[in-house]
Amino acid sequence: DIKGFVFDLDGVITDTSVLHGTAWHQLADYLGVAWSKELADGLKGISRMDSLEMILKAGGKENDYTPEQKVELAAKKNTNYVAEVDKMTPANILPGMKAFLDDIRDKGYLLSLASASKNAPRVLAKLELTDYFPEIVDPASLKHGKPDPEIYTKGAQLLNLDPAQCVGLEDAAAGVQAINAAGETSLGIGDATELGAADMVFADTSLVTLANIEKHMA
Ligand code: B16
Ligand code: MG
Repeated sequence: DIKGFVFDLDGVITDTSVLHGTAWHQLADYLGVAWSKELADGLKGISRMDSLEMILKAGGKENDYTPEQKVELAAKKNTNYVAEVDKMTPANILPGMKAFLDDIRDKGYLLSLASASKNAPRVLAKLELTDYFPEIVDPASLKHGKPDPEIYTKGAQLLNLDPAQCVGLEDAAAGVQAINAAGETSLGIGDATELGAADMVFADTSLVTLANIEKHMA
């Protein structure tokens, strides 16, 4: 039986993926790397430094910068990103997610957060959702990023649940892979082709309800 939900943040609870995309796009322009939708989609759920490496590789520039310079470039992106995060309000919670969070909390399900974002606590605070997530996996503690299962394994551990008792929610293909490898039930939000590996896919967050999930689990 399902007893807990392990949430991704960006693209599931709120649409910071757009803000991340804009901030990376700005950096790619600065670096002279051509921007594309494929590149933007591939960065979803990927850690800050891995995202930078992907962008540099896309432009054939991965050997043009020292590790120190790469840290500075990532910090430059983050400064732009955080400025946008600080403009967020609870109105930026994706459709239906507040109701879903209230419903599962009222019914006694446990909740944890498995976001690769070091800014996750800041984003939750802006959305006034801090109280919903007493358990947050610290991305700095991870050896491997998504699609490695580590972050979702830890998300279940924080709840003292077996992975089989958890549903993981994701908008990114790398995240769905991570949930599956952790042995949790994967719920994908977005394009069914992109998220084909998920146990269930909902086109958008407004469809994420306990009733719809139970229908798929039956
Ligand atoms: P930060 P998620 C991920 O969050 C984003 O999808 C990804 O685009 C971002 O690079 C990563 O967090 C790291 O974020 O730079 O704030 O530490 O989807 O795992 O909630
Ligand atoms: Mg995400």
